[in-house]
Amino acid sequence: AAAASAAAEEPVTPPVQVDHTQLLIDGQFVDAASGKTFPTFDPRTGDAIAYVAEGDGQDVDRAVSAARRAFDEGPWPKMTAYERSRIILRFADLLEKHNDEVAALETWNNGKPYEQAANVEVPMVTRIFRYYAGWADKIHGLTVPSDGPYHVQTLHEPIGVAGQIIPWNFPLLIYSWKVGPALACGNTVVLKTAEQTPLSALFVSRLFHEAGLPPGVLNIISGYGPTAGAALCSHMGVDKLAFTGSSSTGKIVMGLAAQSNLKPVTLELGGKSPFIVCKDANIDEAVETAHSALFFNQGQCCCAGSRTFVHESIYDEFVEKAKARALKRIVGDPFKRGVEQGPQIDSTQFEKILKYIKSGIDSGATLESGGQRIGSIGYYIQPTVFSNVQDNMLIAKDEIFGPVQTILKFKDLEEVIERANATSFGLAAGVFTQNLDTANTLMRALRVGTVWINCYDVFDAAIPFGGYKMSGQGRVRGIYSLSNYLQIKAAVTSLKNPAW
Ligand code: TXE
Repeated sequence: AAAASAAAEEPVTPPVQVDHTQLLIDGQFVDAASGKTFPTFDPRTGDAIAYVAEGDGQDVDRAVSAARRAFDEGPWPKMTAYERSRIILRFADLLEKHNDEVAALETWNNGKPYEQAANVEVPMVTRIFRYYAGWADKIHGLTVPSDGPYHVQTLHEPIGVAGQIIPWNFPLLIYSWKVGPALACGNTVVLKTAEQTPLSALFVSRLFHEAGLPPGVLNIISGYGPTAGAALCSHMGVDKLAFTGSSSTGKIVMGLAAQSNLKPVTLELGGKSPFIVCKDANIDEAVETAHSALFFNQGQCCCAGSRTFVHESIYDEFVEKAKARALKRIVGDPFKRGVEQGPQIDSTQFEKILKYIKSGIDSGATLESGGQRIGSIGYYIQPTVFSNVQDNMLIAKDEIFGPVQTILKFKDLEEVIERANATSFGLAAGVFTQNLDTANTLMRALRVGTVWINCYDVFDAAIPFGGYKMSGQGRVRGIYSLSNYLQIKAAVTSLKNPAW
């Protein structure tokens, strides 16, 4: 009831203004070539916050030309790595200075709790850019042995123009995972934001230019997927694509890349990640971590722990406690202090989640808590917990991308390994156990890109993140992300005096 009234109250006025609604091409804010705009919404009310320039193929052309020039003629890839690093560091300082404004824009446009944006996400974005600034001058090749009289070395060169497409659930964090490595390696970028959340990327990209980024190095296109996004994927002037979003759109992106110039693609896609609570787990810690693994960010996380497998010996106790925790979750205006959960991003996602809840009930799972929308304005949904979930139910198979926890029961390790892996996804997994052998067995047996043991959602800049199977290809963050943005050139020089 507390949650319901919180959501129904007058929305808090966001402590920020919208300064930038145009496209950012060649260092300038410009209107779309078509002159069109589209509304961007406040998920707390469904009202428009602002009208944003709607980029399409023509704008993508302009942006790619600018990025091409900035790559082919420089100065970006021709600057010293140290100069590039210093610009990225200056940007990180500006971001830190504007932390709260940026966080407010993120909350206003996305609905995530302001405290989460201001205290965790935006600082994490700053950290990511500092991490990549540190890499810029540490990228170098090898000297390679040869069978003949040759001096052989590898040059690690930037690929060129990177096209990047990002989703709405972590607009700035995913921006940092994409832009950071691309720029550190000396590439130039055309990035398309998600149509739901164009605002924060425009604001911070202006800061990047204030920090000394040359024009054309980073271009931001707001617009829709099938127009602006598809144009970027098909563009012959783009040398590499990086995409985060749904697996179905990932297939389209890869298809367009193949049909145009075979540009390499990295993908970070959806998931249905198992969270396995073994019989020897610390139950209270497991309940709390499983709760945040699923409900964090309104359940809109690619790596959400969305299949909670609990050992039969502790199942009933776990379900009771998980339900009690969900009932305590504070839902409301994300600008208010102490709020843990804001609204879902938009009406499409909101309706999709409610449909899955209905499907859970219809298929015979036990609704332990929640199940309803909150209030009649905006996209708030009660924290929902299902027990007695079976593997073949839709709620156990599909990515719901909302605040819906599904709790399944298992008997032994072999069985849970098989069931956890019986999905076309493979992004992440959580394991709760105090037994080292169990932890090691699960760590190796799970076919996923990240295993968190007695923790979840640890997202340090240096930890690589990405998927097995249909959860994606390649890794973001960490040392492995650099190879997505580098070409390896082998340079072979004849030795006139092989004795030396
Ligand atoms: O994703 P899309 P949507 C999952 C989640 C969610 C579902 C749908 O299950 O419910 O996807 O969300 C751009 N060519 N994830 O529709 O379509 C689009 O404009 C080129 C998981 O928002 O994948 C946006 O910028 N680009 C995910 C981006 O793709 C296209 C995060 C993501 O949109 C395009 C988001 C096209 N034809 C959703 N069509 C995660 N991995 O975290 C769309 N886009």
